[in-house]
Amino acid sequence: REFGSNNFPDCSNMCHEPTSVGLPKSIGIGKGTVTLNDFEQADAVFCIGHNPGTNHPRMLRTLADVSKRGKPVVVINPLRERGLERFQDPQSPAEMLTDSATGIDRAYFQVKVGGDVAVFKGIMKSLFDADTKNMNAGGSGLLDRSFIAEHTVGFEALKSDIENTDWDTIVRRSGLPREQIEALTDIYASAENVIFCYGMGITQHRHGTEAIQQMVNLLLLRGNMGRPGAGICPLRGHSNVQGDRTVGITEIPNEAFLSRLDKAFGIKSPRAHGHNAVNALAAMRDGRSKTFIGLGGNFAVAMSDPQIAYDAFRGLDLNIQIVTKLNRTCLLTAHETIILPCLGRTEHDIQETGPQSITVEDSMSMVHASRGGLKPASDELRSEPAIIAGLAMAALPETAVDWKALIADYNQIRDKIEAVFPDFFDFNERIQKPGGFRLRVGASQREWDTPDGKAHFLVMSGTDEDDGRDDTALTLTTIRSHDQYNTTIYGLNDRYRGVHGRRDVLFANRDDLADLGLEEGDVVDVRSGDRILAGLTLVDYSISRGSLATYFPEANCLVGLDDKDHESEVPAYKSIPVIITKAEASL
Ligand SMILES: Nc1nc2c(c(=O)[nH]1)N[C@H]1C(S)=C(S)[C@@H](COP(=O)(O)OP(=O)(O)OC[C@H]3O[C@@H](n4cnc5c(=O)[nH]c(N)nc54)[C@H](O)[C@@H]3O)O[C@H]1N2
Ligand SMILES: Nc1nc2c(c(=O)[nH]1)N[C@H]1C(S)=C(S)[C@@H](COP(=O)(O)OP(=O)(O)OC[C@H]3O[C@@H](n4cnc5c(=O)[nH]c(N)nc54)[C@H](O)[C@@H]3O)O[C@H]1N2
Ligand SMILES: [Mo]
Repeated sequence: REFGSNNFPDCSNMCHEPTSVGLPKSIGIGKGTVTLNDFEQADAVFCIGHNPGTNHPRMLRTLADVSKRGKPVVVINPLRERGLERFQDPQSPAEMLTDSATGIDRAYFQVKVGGDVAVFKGIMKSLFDADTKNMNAGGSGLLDRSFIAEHTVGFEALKSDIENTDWDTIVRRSGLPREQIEALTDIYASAENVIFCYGMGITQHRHGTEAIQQMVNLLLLRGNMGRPGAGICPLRGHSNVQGDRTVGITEIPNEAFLSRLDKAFGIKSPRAHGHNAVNALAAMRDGRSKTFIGLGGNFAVAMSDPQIAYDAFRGLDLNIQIVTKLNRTCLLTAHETIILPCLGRTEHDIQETGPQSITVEDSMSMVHASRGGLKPASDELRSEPAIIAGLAMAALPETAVDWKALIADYNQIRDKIEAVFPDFFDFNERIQKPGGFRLRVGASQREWDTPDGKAHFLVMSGTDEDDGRDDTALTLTTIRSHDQYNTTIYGLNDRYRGVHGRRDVLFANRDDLADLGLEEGDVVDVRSGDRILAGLTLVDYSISRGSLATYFPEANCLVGLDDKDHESEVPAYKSIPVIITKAEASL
């Protein structure tokens, strides 16, 4: 910012940006409201669009404990995921949710890809109906009316939007029959305290931000926010993707933050908004940005439209990559390319005043210190802070900041964080405690940091992920296999889904394949407009009708740069309209 730029494209822009953009409008903060303790008090947990067996394995323990207490773990996911199915084990107390006569498992709901808004609206619709019936029968209703009156605005507008949404649309868009949506409503309304967990299955769509807001509406209707055992839980990915936002890494900084920053450092930050990931790539493509500095990540491979990204990187004047591991973005050589290997978080970081630790914030807003314990791979490696400070001192000879002192002792960096963000009071002291401390989350105490101090019911018009698209088109979602960490593929197995030794597969519903005259083992080409991903082998899988799935990053060539969430601009990696045909090469 001292150099004069607010361009901070980061992995949030491909991940949980809909959370950062959508939740503040609803509940006043762009973070989850629950802690691990809440899971111990929840009466039902909904897992919506995330796959903890592979991506958040520690979470399985938490969910298993919920299930052991006899409380339902409800899944809304187009694919049957092994790690989540175990909570529908008929031996467990959640047995009561299994309709043994039909063998239908009532707690696993295979929504159509992109159909979640329709599910949330459907649940709200049947909740309103059940509430009216209950009141007419002399009950006190199923909504938390005192919470709604005291804490929220927008109820009437929401109610009329839901009343105007018809069942045909809800059923068609969600892919779930009305009885299944009513079963979901039953589970939701029978539980006193409910937690909704969600991941990329919700965020990476054209209406990702709105989907989150509809989810919050549903929670607010029964007061499931800011009391023990209830709330919302976005599951993050990268170890500091939540923390970087907390300390101001954003392309759209507000004035209050910038003025505190300027005061703490004696600098003058630019006020104009900068580039997010999509804008950054467009600016590089158009020659408006000529330098890229990457602090971790594999930008060109993780982003939508790799063809644009590859050419854009090659056209830069300067590409600087600060990484722990060589990756393809490092190899897209610009006029000048500098690769700066750095220390990883697991390695000793020794500076002038001795060993240093950095801090991270997790999905539950817990901040703790992290210190590496391994001998660095080389004595030449510098830490990320040291490299950033080095760049600053070289590029800003007149700098107002004492970069050297900050690097000599990272506690000084934390003192500055505290100076800019009062929530970090006594920062250096509080991280001494094992386990660290929790940052203030107003919504957890029913303090709504919105302009009017209320939580907001927000209306989304329609249910349409597809925006008028032909209902017969298939929708492709892109997922992680077990043996990958984002763009790092370290093995070819996806063991819970039964795929071994390869990644060039396309998960499809048997009935959809039959309609297309295809079957498991056929090799197909996948097309989205002019884009093509050739030669995937079909796998007959338990996935909702109209839906397909394959692995990222290979499938990113099917996602256009403009194909993104309307509000947060996260690429719509999980709503790709496609057609599939027998592979040309095999015909
Ligand atoms: N081992 C491992 N761990 C990781 C990562 C990794 O790559 N490997 N990545 C990390 C990162 S950065 C992140 S953000 C997290 C990601 O963790 P997740 O959010 O679990 O990531 P995804 O694999 O993208 O899968 C999302 C799930 O959403 C489902 N899904 C797809 N489309 C839809 C839809 O339209 N609706 C619904 N309801 N569900 C849908 C998929 O079937 C899948 O089960 O994991 C983190 N942890
Ligand atoms: N189609 C599709 N695309 C997606 C997704 C999807 O679900 N579908 N998911 C999106 C999501 S959720 C995310 S978060 C992005 C991820 O996008 P990125 O963050 O760009 O990708 P990663 O593969 O996590 O980056 C890994 C690289 O980071 C570097 N690295 C690792 N650790 C460190 C460190 O400690 N310091 C430094 N300086 N470098 C380090 C290594 O060099 C490694 O090669 O991808 C997005 N892309
Ligand atoms: Mo992520």
